[in-house]
Amino acid sequence: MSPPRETPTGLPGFRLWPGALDAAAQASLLAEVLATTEAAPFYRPVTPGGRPFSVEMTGMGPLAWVSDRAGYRYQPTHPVTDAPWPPMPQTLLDLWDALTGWPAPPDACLVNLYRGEAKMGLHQDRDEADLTAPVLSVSLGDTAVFRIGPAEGGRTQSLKLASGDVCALTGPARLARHGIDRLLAGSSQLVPGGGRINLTLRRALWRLGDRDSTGG
Ligand code: MD3
Ligand code: FE
Repeated sequence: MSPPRETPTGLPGFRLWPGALDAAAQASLLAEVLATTEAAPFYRPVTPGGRPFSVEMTGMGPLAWVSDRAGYRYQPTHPVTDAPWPPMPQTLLDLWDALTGWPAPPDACLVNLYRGEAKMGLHQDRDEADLTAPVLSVSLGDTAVFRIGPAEGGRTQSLKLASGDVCALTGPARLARHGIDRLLAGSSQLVPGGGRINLTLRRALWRLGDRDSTGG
């Protein structure tokens, strides 16, 4: 694979590599992710108020984000099977190193599945212990209409995230408000049955120096 080229976004700290993964890389990464969902199936979380998400979720790696009546948190096990999350594919760990240069690996990968009318409301990602570490996002399947705006609120801008696009939220963009307004149904044939899978790699609970100052 050729090294991804970065496109300016006009938003400080929001880094975007359109088409970072070519068609072959998308297909092989998707196959790895779908293989993990045999043991760790997608499930539909509920908000602490009991409202089901339209997005289905699962996870990979030491930790993944979950939501239920008890609240939001990162945990080491699948909430339905109670089994540890499957490992993160090495491809994703390599992508994290290559694009973020962060001196330690991610400890969590949230896998979001959007089908049909699924969307994600505007929110901030602030459940992580180290908010100085970046979040890396990989999009697979149908194009999403993505919305992002300043942490303090105010004007948002809309852009599309297509299959193979990778973005990193760093520095001043790390606490940006963001969400997924909708999918462009049928824009990709990658995901069997249609839809979109988004992978987010994070430093959820590990902090630099506490267990992996050299990266483990
Ligand atoms: C901006 N996921 O899992 S990915 C999420 O497409 C989430 O499933 C969306 O928002 C999705 O929390 C958006 C792009 C993204 C991910 C993390 C961010 C944008 C972000 C963290 C901070 C700011
Ligand atoms: Fe988010």
